[in-house]
Amino acid sequence: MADAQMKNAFFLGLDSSTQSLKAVLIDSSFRVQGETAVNFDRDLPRFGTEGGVHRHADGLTVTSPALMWVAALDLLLDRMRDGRWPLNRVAAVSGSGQQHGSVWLVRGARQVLNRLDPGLPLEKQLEGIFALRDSPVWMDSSTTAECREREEKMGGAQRVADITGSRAYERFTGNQIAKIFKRQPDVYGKTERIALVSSFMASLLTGDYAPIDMSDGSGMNLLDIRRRAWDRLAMDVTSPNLAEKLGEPSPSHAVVGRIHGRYAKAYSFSPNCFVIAFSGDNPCSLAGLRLQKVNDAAISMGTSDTMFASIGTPRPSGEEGHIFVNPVDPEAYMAMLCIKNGSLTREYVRDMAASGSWDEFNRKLESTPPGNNGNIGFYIREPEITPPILKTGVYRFDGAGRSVEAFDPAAETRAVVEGQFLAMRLHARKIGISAEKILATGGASSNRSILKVMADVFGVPVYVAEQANSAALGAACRAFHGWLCAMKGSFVPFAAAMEGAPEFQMAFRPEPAAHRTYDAMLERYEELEKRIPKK
Ligand code: 5FX
Repeated sequence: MADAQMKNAFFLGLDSSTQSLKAVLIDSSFRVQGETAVNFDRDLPRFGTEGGVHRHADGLTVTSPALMWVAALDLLLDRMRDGRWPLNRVAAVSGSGQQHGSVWLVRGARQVLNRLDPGLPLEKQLEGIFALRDSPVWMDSSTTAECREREEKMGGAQRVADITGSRAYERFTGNQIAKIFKRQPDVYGKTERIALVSSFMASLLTGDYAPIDMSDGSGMNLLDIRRRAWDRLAMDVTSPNLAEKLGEPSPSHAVVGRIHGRYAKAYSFSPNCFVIAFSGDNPCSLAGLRLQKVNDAAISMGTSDTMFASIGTPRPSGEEGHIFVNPVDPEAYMAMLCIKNGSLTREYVRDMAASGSWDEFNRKLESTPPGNNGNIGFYIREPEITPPILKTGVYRFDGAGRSVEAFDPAAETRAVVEGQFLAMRLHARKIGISAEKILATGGASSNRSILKVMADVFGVPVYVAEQANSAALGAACRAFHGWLCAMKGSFVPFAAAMEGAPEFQMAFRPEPAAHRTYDAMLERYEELEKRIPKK
């Protein structure tokens, strides 16, 4: 039955990222049939965000208005309808969300979701459901005190990592929850449900509280990643009655409901359309890039840069990196590093050294030799996650290790790109990622000058996904996978579900001489990194 239905079916993936809400529609041969997006700053200027967020005066707190995500969903659906997307043939929808962000829903919100009206904008109907208007997002780094407290109460950073996959991190939702419980007890008290961005977006579609999936749930410092259940101690050190407010976590491939009648009426979805658990953007990218072999790694270059890979046995580090439950294989895990100074930092150097032009940036980058004549730069424009550096600043060292004020513009462009990949190579090794090939994705993966440096620093071939937006595509693939599992009545391996998906194109093989230069440079980089002020 599934085979006949599959031929005519479409699968929809949404990606609720920091700066935009995107949609990708695929057919059952994984061909992209439609793409559209809502950019928060441009399309919803009334929310006053910059890059999709509000940065608060303390320099550490970063939030987004939860209602903006609601308004964005209607606008996105309108664009799909106006673009005549065959929404009536969508068999399943799934989604991706920026990780760690939390949405706080007030008592009674569930009834409001249940009764969504097709004739009214979502924003009007849902403006009253939030216990907290401004949702903390992954860029927030204001919970250092809560992190230290968690590590102390749970028996140290390594112990927290052994249970939850990561030591306590400022942006991880459990620490954000602890902060709100402490500083805004009234908000905590009136909250019925705490959702992640991913599960919140799924809730808008099902018209009910959708569960947090186990993969995105691993980014909270609350889930026991081996038992795949909330950890009692981690919950107890956070806040009271938390399990009730979070609901039970669900496998990432599970059907969490059918689309609410509102969307059938207003956008002609089939009332049978399944909603598959939404997950985090990095887990969805892993699905979109079909990383299943150990040591197949990916580098996603967006607002943050991340490097990740599927792994079999989790060996969490009490110092850095993350282990999450794998989003497409309930037995496996994924290892990941998150580097906050990603595209905004590259853009800062592009503006400073290349008149704001990528063409000029690339020309300058290519005019300099691998190794940058020994110049190494650290561009910490935002408090950094990997390695943890809370104090912002730009630090430059010449070939003799002397601190210098500036490089010439060409050296500046190479220093930012080399520095980012050297940091990834250094820190990925420490969480057991030893890449044999790399799939590049995200905005900067279309920049070939940057990809060449990536291949040479890591010494492995670099491939690119045709679809730079792997999180939305991954969400669509997960919609297909979840639907297939539901139709077959049992778990179908993701690799089998994805048979026939297009191959990725190789962009670069490493140049051996350049790679040797980076081997030697890595040690110097590690030494210099230790000299950077961290707080
Ligand atoms: C991962 O841990 C992160 O914090 C970021 O990559 C966000 O998921 C970006 F949306």
